[in-house]
Amino acid sequence: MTEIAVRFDIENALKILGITPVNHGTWTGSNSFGSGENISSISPVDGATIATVKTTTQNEYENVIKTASEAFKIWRKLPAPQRGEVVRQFGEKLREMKEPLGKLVSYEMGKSYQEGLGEVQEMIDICDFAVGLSRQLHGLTMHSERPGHRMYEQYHPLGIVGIISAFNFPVAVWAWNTAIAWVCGDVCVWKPSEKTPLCGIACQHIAATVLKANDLPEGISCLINGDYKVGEMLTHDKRVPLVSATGSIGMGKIVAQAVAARLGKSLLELGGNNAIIVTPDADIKMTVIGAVFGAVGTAGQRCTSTRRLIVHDSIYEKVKDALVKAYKQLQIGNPLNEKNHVGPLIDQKAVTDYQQALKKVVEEGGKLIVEGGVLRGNGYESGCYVKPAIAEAKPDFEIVQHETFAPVLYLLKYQGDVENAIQIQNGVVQGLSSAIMTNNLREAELFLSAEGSDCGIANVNIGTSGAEIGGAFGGEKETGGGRESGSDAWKFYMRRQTNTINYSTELPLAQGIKFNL
Ligand code: UN1
Repeated sequence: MTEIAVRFDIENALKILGITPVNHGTWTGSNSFGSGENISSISPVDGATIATVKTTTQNEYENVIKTASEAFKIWRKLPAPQRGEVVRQFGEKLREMKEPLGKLVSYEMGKSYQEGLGEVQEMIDICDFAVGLSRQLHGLTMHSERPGHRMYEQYHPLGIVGIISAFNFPVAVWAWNTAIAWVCGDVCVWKPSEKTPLCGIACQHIAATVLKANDLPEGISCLINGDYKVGEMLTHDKRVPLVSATGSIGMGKIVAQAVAARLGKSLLELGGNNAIIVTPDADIKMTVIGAVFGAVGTAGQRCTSTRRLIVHDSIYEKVKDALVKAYKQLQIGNPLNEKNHVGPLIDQKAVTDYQQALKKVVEEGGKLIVEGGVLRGNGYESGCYVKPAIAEAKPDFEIVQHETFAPVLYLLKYQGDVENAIQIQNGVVQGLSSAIMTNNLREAELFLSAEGSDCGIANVNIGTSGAEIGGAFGGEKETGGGRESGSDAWKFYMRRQTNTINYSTELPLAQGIKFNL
């Protein structure tokens, strides 16, 4: 595809999604209003300003919450399978819109078109999951200790779920939360990243169309725009019982404290420092594919990106050579052009963070074996394109403790048994994703055991990224402990009520207490 064809293609996609270069604002349903400051959506692909978006003011926010609260009263009355039907239709619309939405994700965020499509596919998958779930919001039935009594539990919706999402998965993470929250009977108010507001508006359009076609209130899906100040409106608001937030550990600590101060619930999905352990029994070819995709996919901007490779010293040189060779094949450039593997970083700040990480690792005694560097010139005018880098490092380097949202892979060596590698892998504050490459059953099972990985996700012979929606997604320690998406993550979006019914003519008390009048 030529660059002109790519440009034409994205213009077409924007048109289909209803994105024009004019001001967009705060949304309830299909109505946009906004009088806050302007934020520009700038594509890291070519540096173009795609459109301008108005931030949400406090007054507008009040309006949004009022609309959402009213909508909740109607939405919660609908039987869950009927809510599932609406989610099914939403999934269908996403299937229709997969290409233009995938393109917008790629153009506004900078990930490859393939990955943009993959992200929309995750939205479709979670809708399918949620539709089935809408008939399975089960509670338990317990035997009462009292005669003539029945005891059971019900799950009820919470109300308004506030969603704060990050730029790196500008549509899928919202869908993980929303599709589940909707079948649970909740309504959603979403603050997308201020770096990718148009993805938010495109999704809002799609949701609003489906709600309208079903004659449902618009406040079931609301969109607010802006930076952390708008996020704070949600975190401090007692009318929002659950805030689900994805982003940095620093952001998560602020959100957690604000929500806890009003005894609300927060679901946190924060930073990772994900490692792959490579043992002497690893398949080297699979290891290289897993590690390279994990480290450079989405230009290293997934929270599940591979940051550390912990390799046994007996195969260290072999793995190192294979990696260096593989990195030479990588094509960096416009992510809408399918021949490229690596697109740009999100903005200049990310480029600076990348440069500083490379500088720091060398200062601490590390060695760059794949140099990296910022690309300039033809096709790289946005200044956001960087070369993926590999640094030989030590596990306790200060820089290795941090998540740098860029394609920087630290190569670490371990000696002796796999326990030593597990210790290195667990020796960071983050606990999101982890992996081991081995054909040795003992090593694999030990890694998955209670003495093994301390992460929310632990994979064998798979890299650290690319988690499926069917599992609960999230991590431990400073990753925040939240679980989204599949398995029984839905329970966090509902309140549990224990019901006991007395159908006898006596009133026996529990615990055998007698209270004679
Ligand atoms: C994220 O980076 O915020 O595991 C989510 C993956 C994706 C989700 C990543 N399915 O790569």
